[in-house]
Amino acid sequence: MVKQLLKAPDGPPSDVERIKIESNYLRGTLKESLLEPLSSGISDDDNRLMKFHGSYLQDDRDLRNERQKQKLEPAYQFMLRVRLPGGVASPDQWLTMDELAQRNGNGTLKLTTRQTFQMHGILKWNMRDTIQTIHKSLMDTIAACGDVNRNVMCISNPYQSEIHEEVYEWSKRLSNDLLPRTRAYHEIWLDEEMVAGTPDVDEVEPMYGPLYLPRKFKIGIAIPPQNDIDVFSQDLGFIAIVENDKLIGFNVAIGGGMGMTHGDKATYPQLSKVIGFCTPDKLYEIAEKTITIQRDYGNRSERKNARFKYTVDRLGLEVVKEELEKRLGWKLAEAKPFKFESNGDRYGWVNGVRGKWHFNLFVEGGRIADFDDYKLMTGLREIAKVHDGEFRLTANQNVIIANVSTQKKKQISELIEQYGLTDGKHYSALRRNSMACVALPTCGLAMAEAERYLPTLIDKIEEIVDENGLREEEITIRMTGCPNGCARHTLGEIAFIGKAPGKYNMYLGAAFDGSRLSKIYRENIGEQEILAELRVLLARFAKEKYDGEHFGDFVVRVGIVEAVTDGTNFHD
Ligand code: SRM
Ligand code: SF4
Repeated sequence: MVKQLLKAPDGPPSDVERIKIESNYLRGTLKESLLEPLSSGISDDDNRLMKFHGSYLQDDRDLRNERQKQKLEPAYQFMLRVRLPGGVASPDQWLTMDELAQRNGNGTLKLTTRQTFQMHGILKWNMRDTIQTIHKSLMDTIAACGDVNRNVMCISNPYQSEIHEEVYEWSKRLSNDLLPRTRAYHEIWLDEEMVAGTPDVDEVEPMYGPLYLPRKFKIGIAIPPQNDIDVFSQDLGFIAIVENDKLIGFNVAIGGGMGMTHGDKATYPQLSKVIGFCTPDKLYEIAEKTITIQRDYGNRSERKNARFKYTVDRLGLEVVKEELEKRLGWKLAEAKPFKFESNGDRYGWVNGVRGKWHFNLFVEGGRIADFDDYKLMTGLREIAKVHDGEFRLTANQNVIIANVSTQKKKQISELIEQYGLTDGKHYSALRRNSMACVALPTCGLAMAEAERYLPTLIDKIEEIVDENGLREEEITIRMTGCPNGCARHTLGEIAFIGKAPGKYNMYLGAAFDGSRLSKIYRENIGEQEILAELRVLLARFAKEKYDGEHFGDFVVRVGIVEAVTDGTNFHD
């Protein structure tokens, strides 16, 4: 019965499946393409494979039209994403990324919504040097993109308890053990000799097989009450259960994801559902078996419907759970109670365990750069030179200068002050709870601005916030340049999704703790309409909200938007 139900949808495999199978385990002709001197780009097929190595070919979209007019090849450049489980980087690793951004990138770093570094603007000729330098610094870019398990996220607030360290170790182990086994990366980028002959399939990729997954796969671990990683947006989420200060295990949640396509109801954001509980020693087994279910039954024909969330919704939660238990050979225990409170960060200095201090810095849009009046990149570089703890990249695109000893705190505080590095406390709580994806000029899929525009939009929203006495009111606001949802758009209590240059769909009503999606409120509106809408909504919120009520809950309670109870009714 289960077998029958679990049949993958019919239809010819997508072209990406052909590229994967012909690639000899992600090698393709990448090595040759990189050496090809006539173009600064690479072929489409190789670009597909490049993603598995953590990189995308892009072009500078600010220059696209001009170059087209001049009949020049697009201004090709590469984006490179590091695999950094749980977002933890040593000071040396920070300095490596900083130095590479100056040497081979566009002089900035992007802290991503999945707790890692991205560099933009790398020329083809500099890719090997960049990856080799990252490798020497004990990081890599393997599987940072592509149809595989991605960077494993982990709650980034080390002050909570020693359990954080235990949970972080799990995220590292999952990330490492779920990596593809092919040596393609080492051969192409690190000069390892090619394996001779045709290796046995099972030997090369015992879990993924030669086709890898139908689509990307994402895992994250949260510790209630903090849901900074938006655990329900993950394909597979683990919710740590702590009793008497001991980690007793994890609730397991499956089938989340944010991506959709405007106007296509067969695509939708979805939140994962909790299917049971397991002890910590079972974590890897669960991840592995869940991935193999998606490997075997995910849609390989239509990439828009290939994520695990669609597999789960198509087959039914119970069927997938049954199949998982069959593959495990044992049953999940009943899920344990848990309660999340927020999905944001806690800014400023916080005292953690063993007398260590942590400073959560606010990084608007996750962009580390030296701005005219704010030398953020230099300030962090100077801190990295003296810091002996670590940097923790948060899922909200911020960074925590973590594990600072009491002796070092004075020195680091002075540097924070010298460079004016901000914990965001002089901004509105709305800005502190904002996120924007990269979008223009590098993202090839962007329909509108996000990272470059949200700060100025917030300048104007802050005026409305102030008029209504809401400066310290925590409201999550997120913007993406397209519906793919890289800033986990529909989990923002206020969300803007790019439709066209200067035009956005506006969504409202997500839960502050990341447990409910937002709903469409207005379509295709520009700045004036956005501000006019918010003027009315925020004034009403200030007057009518209950004590402690969050904006997302308010707009649902008073009927401004309907609550989204499941991703499958997101578009209703
Ligand atoms: Fe994303 C594609 C940037 C987190 C959903 N994402 C892209 C690409 C690679 C564009 C492309 O395919 O050509 C973007 C590169 C832009 C650039 O110039 O750098 C891009 N995604 C990002 C980052 C850098 C946004 C950021 O500002 O931080 C995030 C990097 C995460 C990382 O470190 O691994 C990023 N992307 C996400 C998230 C959030 C998350 O994972 O928590 C999502 C929503 C969750 C999910 O996956 O469902 C997300 N990105 C997508 C999608 C839609 C996938 C889908 O299911 O439909 C695409 C498009 C695709 O895969 O076809 C995409
Ligand atoms: Fe690009 Fe869209 Fe992702 Fe933004 S949400 S980075 S525009 S793919």
